[in-house]
Amino acid sequence: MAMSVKNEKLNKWIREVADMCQPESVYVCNGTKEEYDLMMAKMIAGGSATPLKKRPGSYLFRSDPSDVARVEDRTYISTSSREEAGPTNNWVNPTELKETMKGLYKGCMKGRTMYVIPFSMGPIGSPISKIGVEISDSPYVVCNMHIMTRVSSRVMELLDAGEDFIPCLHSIGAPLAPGQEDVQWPCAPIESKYISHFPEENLIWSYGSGYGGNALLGKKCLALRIASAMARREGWMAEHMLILRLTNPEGKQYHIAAAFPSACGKTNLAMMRPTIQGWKCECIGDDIAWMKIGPDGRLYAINPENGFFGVAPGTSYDTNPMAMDTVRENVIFTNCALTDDGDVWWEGMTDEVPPHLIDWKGRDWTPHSREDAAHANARFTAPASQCPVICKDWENPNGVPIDIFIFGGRRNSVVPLVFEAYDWDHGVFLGATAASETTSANIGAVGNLRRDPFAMTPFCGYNMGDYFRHWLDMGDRLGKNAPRIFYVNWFRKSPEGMFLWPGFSDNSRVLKWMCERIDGRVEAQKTPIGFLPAEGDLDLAGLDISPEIMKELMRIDTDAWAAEIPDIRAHFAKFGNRLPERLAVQLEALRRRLE
Ligand code: GTP
Ligand code: SPV
Ligand code: MN
Repeated sequence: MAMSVKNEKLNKWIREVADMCQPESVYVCNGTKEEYDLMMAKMIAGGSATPLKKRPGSYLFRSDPSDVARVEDRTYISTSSREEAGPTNNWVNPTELKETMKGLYKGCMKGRTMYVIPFSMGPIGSPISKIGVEISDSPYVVCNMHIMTRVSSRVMELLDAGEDFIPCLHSIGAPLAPGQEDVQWPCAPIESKYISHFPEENLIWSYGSGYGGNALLGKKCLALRIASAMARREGWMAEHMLILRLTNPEGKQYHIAAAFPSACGKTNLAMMRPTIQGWKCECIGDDIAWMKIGPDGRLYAINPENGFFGVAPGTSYDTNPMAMDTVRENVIFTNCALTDDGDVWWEGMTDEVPPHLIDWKGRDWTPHSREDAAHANARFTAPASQCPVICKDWENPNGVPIDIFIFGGRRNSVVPLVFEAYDWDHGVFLGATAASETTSANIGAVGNLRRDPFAMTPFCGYNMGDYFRHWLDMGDRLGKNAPRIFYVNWFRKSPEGMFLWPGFSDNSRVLKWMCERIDGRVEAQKTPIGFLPAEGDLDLAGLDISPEIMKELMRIDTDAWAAEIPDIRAHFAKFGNRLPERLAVQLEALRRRLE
């Protein structure tokens, strides 16, 4: 099969990998529906996929309980020097890491099929798109890649014509001895998992996990870690950002890109239905933005993905109806609960909790059970084209011109609902110092506050100090065309632990204020941390929220902000002389304003 591949580099790579991993057979994917159905049929027969009677073309998978999220501790940026990877990334030198991983890869596909998956990030053939080829021994990965990327024989034709590609090697790390019965979700133990990136040679090696960002290598590995390093070299940007189009009642369009850490609201904001009269929101992307400066000097964004790998818990017709409609059919669900009538369920999906479920571990579950029925990082994989508010320009190879950048995160205190940066440098400072409580999108503690600059801590493929500088350089190049920068926090809580802001659709009120700011329609209040909405400027029409709560949402506790200064200083100190002086200047200016 591999012999029919005409691209020399690809042919050689397939042979090398097959020699090393020793699969039973090699299969080159073509991305067709038949291929998908065949693969699913095998997984149903093998017991790993459960077809859902209530959702046409949809399947439920349950992962191994140890393999439920990304593994940041086992993720490596392997550059020739440690300095190049920087203080926020795990580093092992490439020679050593490759030796270790070759040891693991040796014979790791025994008894399995090795799939060769040619895919495009971005519309096939577009000048901004990148071609990758994932080699994987997981049919679950093949089916997910069909949805999340563009897998097609047209990609193979481009490769045959000599186009270059990014090799993405993946194994679940669970060879089968002759006659050995397979388990439902084969994977390797945590200590032999490796998610490795070699940005200097555009190469990805992943071993031991079958889950999400660890295994679907087009997403975080290629489109963020490798792409961010390419983007710096080539003068563009690869960001952990949703992209949306907002249209005001007069028909004026605004394009917004927002960076929030994992499980902090990107998918929800990207397909939100505004509660404010006459405003419309359309989704272009929910997780990743690739942005280049266009001929007119503005910044244009595309979504390199083809689907959504979205957080299930908390998704409901109340909170995110567009996502609920997106997942009605042709969806892969992972680690959700199963209802008795053959549907999926998760915490927050309905007010009424089903009396009986099979939980994500495959056990009987009732409302009295102590654990959640769905895992907190349970996910749906759904085609972007199925989203009822997908923008007609979502596949436009030229992208959409970005007017507004938003940074944010989960902060139960201190940070107000919204504020605006004074200028680009201040905005980059806000991005560089963004902090958020950790979530279950990563294996590890949940709810710990950490600095997560630009929501890119787990995804930046090079030294984060250089990344800050790249942002400053992009601003210099964009000049007056640079998007305006805002910061939001939907997650401020009352002393009783309740969210103060209704969030979701009502976030449109905050976006409206941003649009009015960039149009120069409203004055703002200058504060030590940035511009805040002046009293009455946030459109709260029809919203039942007390003036006291609004005041608390907007409150700036100067002491609490002053207490952040030493922490930001320590955060910046990690970058040594890679920290741009302009950010040190911003920190000193903030300190003085808070005095
Ligand atoms: P990744 O896919 O991991 O990158 O996550 P994401 O940034 O796309 O987050 P997502 O939109 O899936 O939201 C994660 C969780 O936060 C879900 O449980 C949502 O219900 C919840 N959430 C999203 N937006 C809001 C909001 O405005 N307010 C509140 N209270 N919760 C929200
Ligand atoms: C994230 O964690 O930011 C995700 C999910 O989007 S995963 O694809 O697993 O990285
Ligand atoms: Mn994400």
